[in-house]
Amino acid sequence: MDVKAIAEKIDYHQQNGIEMVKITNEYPELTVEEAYDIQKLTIQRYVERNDPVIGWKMGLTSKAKQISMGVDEPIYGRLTESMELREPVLHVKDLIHPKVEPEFAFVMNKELKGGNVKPRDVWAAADGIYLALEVIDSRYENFKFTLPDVVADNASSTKFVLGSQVFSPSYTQWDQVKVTMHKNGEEVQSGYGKAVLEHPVHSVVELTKMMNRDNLTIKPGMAVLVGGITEAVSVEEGDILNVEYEGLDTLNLAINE
Ligand code: OOG
Ligand code: MG
Repeated sequence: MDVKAIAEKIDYHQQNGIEMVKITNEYPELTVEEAYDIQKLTIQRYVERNDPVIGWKMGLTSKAKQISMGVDEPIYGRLTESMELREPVLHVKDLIHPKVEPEFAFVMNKELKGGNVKPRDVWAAADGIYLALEVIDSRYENFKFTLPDVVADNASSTKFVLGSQVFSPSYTQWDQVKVTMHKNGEEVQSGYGKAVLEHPVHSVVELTKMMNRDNLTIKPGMAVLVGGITEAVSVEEGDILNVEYEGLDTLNLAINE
């Protein structure tokens, strides 16, 4: 198996928004470790195109989501500069079957590393928390994959947007925040921050541990998307999303061509 060639192929499908057959159809023995190598090589290609890594994302952090996707552990992915939307408008022309989910983003001001990180280490290293929307767009047909497939495809990462307001980590109890998503004026999803591993801080703990296995650390300045608070919602051109984080703010996203 040529991991470099697979990375090149995935990069092509990510850049062009063209769906592909799952990697595990051809390589049923693909391991999660090999899949992280493929992810790393794929994102190295982004970096070589002057599109640096600016953060990390956790995915599949709720049991419900693991069950609906048919996997049994969380995953991480890499966020690069070109994935961050500068304004709350998503262009779907070059995407395959995009979905949007509400998240929180922790932004760090100290390095977090090691296999023994505790919640208080995360709080000590976190500068602020942003409300965030993540756009995921699996490159695989019908959004169907196994764990190694989705890891190789950078955890379906596509775009994300942060709210304008930063909140102090101690501003509220993040697990208690209620989030309600409306699409074209109708409620489509709702949930609480605790959907993310009982408390979003645990997602950053888990990410640090998973990264430590690969000799990686979360560097100062990096943003971390902690995982979807509700199920992801499919969007198409013309849709308008309003996502209310009770007591905090509302994020809007317009879906354009
Ligand atoms: C994997 C990415 C999931 C999340 O927050 O759970 C994710 C997928 O479902 O395609 O970003
Ligand atoms: Mg997500």
